[in-house]
Amino acid sequence: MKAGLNAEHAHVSPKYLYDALGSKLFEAICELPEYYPTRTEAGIFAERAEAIAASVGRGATLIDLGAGNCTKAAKLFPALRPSQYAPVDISVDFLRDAVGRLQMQFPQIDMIGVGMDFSSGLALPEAVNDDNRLFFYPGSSIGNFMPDEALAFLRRVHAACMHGDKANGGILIGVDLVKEKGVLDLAYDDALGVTAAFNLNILRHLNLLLDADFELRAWRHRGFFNVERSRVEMHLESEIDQVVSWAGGERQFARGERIHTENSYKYTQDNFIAMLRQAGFGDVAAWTDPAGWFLVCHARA
Ligand code: AVJ
Repeated sequence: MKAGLNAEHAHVSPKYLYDALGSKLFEAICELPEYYPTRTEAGIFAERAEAIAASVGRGATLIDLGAGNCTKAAKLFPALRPSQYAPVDISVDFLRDAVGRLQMQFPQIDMIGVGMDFSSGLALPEAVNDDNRLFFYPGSSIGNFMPDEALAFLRRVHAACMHGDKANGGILIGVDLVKEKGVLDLAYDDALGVTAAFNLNILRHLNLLLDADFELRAWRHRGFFNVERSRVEMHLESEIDQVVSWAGGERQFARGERIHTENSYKYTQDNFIAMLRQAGFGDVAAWTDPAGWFLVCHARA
């Protein structure tokens, strides 16, 4: 993290956006009129639940990557009727509560919460069935990876679908699509300034983690679609010449200099399906909303 702050083009991993306050700010973002991905994806799942269930088949081992409060997966239970549900999240305490509540609502589903950072690997506990695994990765979280990392991640998911020497199961994944720049710019730079608060909060989090002295008022949010690189970028831009220090170091930031905090890649339907195939997946079924803004894919291992 300190290496990123010291780099010529300063950068911080987007995972630091999600402390307790950051997670709440992200929930607020999902309510914004400008931030279409969450509600557009929910619309696809609601409208296409039966078609998705027909493609996936009943009785799968549903492995929810980055489950959080488990609500997205829970909405699919009636249609998918999984035999086992394994939500995976770094925040294990959060999971325990969510799983406890869900288990009472769906007593027939075997549930096992897994506290794990799956970005480094997908070695799941023995108790998670290795037959007919359906990895669930909604919300366009895959957009945070560089395209080569996204491909490597999908390859790991594919490898985790092996049952004996045979691949089975698959992935159900949601991804945001390329669209008009104006729509994307507003989605990541909203009128209320919630996304700005979400981005600036990373500095508050760094102050706590690094014993740093970022002055939040001396920075401004930038969020925009970079058309050439097909990604939304979030940065924090220094409004003045300033020196920031932290435990064991410091750095000068000139006025206008930026810290890069997030990439959110946008795909086309064709290039995303091509990536799924490159990762080893076979048949791909795809669903979009009427405007073609968001894509849900079921890819068979
Ligand atoms: C949670 C990574 C999917 O990229 O749209 C929302 C995060 N950043 N607004 C996204 C985010 C700014 C979000 N993901």
